[in-house]
Order: sequence, then C-alpha cells, then structure tokens
Amino acid sequence: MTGEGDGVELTVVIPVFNEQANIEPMVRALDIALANVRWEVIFVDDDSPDGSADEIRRLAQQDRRVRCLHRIDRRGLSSACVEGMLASSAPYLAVMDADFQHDEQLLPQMLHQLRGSDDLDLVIGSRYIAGGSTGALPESRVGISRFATWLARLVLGVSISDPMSGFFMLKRALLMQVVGHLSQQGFKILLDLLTSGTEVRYRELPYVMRSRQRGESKLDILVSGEFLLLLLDKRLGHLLPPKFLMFVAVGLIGAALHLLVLGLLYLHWGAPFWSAQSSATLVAMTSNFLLNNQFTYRDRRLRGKRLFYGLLLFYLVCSLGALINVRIASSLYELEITWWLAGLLGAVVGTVWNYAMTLTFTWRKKRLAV
Ligand SMILES: Nc1nc2c(ncn2[C@@H]2O[C@H](COP(=O)(O)OP(=O)(O)O)[C@@H](O)[C@H]2O)c(=O)[nH]1
Ligand SMILES: [Mg+2]
Repeated sequence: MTGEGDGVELTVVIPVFNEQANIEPMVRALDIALANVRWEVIFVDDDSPDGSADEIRRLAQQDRRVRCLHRIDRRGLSSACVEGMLASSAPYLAVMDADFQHDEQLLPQMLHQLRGSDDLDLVIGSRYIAGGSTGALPESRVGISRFATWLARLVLGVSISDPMSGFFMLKRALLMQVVGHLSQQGFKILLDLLTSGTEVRYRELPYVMRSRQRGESKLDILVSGEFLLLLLDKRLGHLLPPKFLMFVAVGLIGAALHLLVLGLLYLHWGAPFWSAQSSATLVAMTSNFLLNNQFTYRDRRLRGKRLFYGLLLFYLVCSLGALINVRIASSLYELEITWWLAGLLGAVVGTVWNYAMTLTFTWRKKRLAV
C-alpha cells in the first residue's frame, strides 16, 4: 500500500484555534523534520478570530503540501482531529498541537515504526516513560495532567502510560475501523481512539514536552468538564447519552435555585404564592437555559440574536414539559400511586421531553446530516 505512486504518505493533522503566529514556523519545522517523506499538513481551524485560516491559505498558495480545513460555527479539538484525518487519503496519520509543545522531530521515528511493523497500529508520544518528560510545563498543569491520567486509567481501564497525550501517529486502517465508534467529545482524541471497542496495538515513544511558543492555551475549566463527559460517555454512553446526564445535572441546579427564590419571596418577603412561584420558575428556566448553553451544548453554543430567540423557545418548550409533567403526575396520583413516585415519574417524563425537544429545536446540530 505504501511507497508506491507519488501520493501523500503521511498527513499531519493539526487542530488550530487562534494560532496564527505558529502556522508558518510549524510548516517550516515540518519541512525540516520530514525531509525524506511525502507529507502534507492539514490545519483544522474552527474559524479563529485571529485569522489563522487566512494565514494557512496564504501558505497553501505557496506550498501545496499545506491544506486548510475551515469549520464554521463549530468548536472541539477531537472532532477537528477526526475530520482532519478523514480529509486525508494518506496511509499514515499524525496528530499534534500547533504550539510546538510536541516534538515534530519524533515524527520520522514514529513513521518508521509503523511502516516496519504489521502488528502495530498506533505510536504514541509519551511524557511518562523513561526518556520522556513534561519538560517546562508549569507545576499546576503537570498536576492536572497526572490526575486526569490516573482518572482515565482507573475509569476506562487503559494501561498506557500517557493516554492524555495529544501527539500520536496511526495507520489509516485503524482509523477506519474505529471511526464509527468515536465519541468525539472534548479534547482527548487519543483516549477516545483507545477505548472504542477495538483492540489497539500501540507502542509509546518518549519525548520531552516543550513549552508553548506563541499564543495561549485553550485548556480551561470547561475543557475539564468535557473530559469528565468523555469518561462518562465511554463508560455509560451506550446506556445514557452524556449530554442527557449533563442536562439533568443542570436541571438539579435549577431546582435548587427554584426553591431558593420561592423560599425568599414567599416565606421571607411574604409575596403571594403564585407570584413567588412564577418568579422562581422564570429564574430556574433562565438559569437552566444559560447553563445548558454554556456547558451541555458548548459545541453548538447560541450567541447574540440566536441566544435571545433560543431562550424564548426554551421557555415555551419547558412550559409544555411542565404541563406534561403535572398531567402525568396527577393521573398517576389518581391511580393511587404514592405521591412521591407519581411526582418523580412526572418529573422524569417532563425532563426527557425537555431534553428531546431542546435537542431537536433549541440546540439542533446545524448544517450536519445526521
Ligand atoms: N480546531 C480546533 N482546535 C483547537 C480547539 N481547541 C484547541 N485547539 C487546538 O488544539 C491544540 C491543543 O490546544 P492547547 O491550547 O495547546 O491545549 P494544551 O496543550 O492542553 O494547553 C492547539 O493547537 C490548539 O490551537 C478547538 O476547539 N478547535
Ligand atoms: Mg498545547
């Protein structure tokens, strides 16, 4: 399959978000590191405001080994990597960051290992085996990375030393085998690949992580939340969608807020019950909407005018959900089912309704065939 014709042998997929200043130096570094390889690089840009995509296209005009996959209205590191890999026809695929944290000089060695071995699917750049290290990564980040590694190994039962690595190379055959089973949630594409139900034959190669050259890290608290979602999805994904669990968690926060506002207005300030209850409902629905928009549906977050219309639609959908909830609970109660069970079942049906409706109408996936 390899070494014949003059097609691309290795595609390096680099997800980018606001990495404009790193693009040209990265292409130069790849040019040097991969001097004897037929390679290309696909930068997958999620419409970065700093104009990364324009910079990539400018370079692509000078060098046809440079390609740009420009995604609009999307965010997400894992899905960017998967789509970048699917845009390539090469038999070998590498994934690395744009910020020079990963050592591009390891790429030829990774390729060499894969080329030379029929019983290897994946080579991983590891910081946690002899010869590798987290280098200049700040203490706090090392701590987070170590904890996440421990958690992933515990929850998912993977034995690999660095499942959180964002630097690896695989054979196309492996990608095609697992692509239908990937979760594509969040930041951790390697972990996703490793836990997709196929036994992956891997080897780890040590590398010393460098510090980010230019620009800023996109790792934040939301990314950590997405990591937990990925773990949940991998453990329970086939039973309950993680977005649903997130939706329920947000709903519980909303319920607590509801009780707080109701208690304050009705008990503390003596407002009439109906007006206290209406205000509490409005506060809870608004908080649920904003939290879901921020966390559960981060990947399709509504902004500006669409945020406003989305909120109105959310009020409507949730009011219907509440009506259904009360109707079912009352009917069950009349059938002499204990009050708390009737109430709970009503709430469950109402929640599933709200989830299904908002998934379909409020935060529907745009421009994507499903
Ligand atoms: N396409 C795309 N790339 C992203 C996104 N978030 C981060 N990246 C890129 O993914 C790589 C890793 O992100 P980085 O901020 O360096 O994370 P860190 O290494 O954990 O601090 C970098 O090249 C980022 O530009 C995203 O939502 N979409
Ligand atoms: Mg980085």
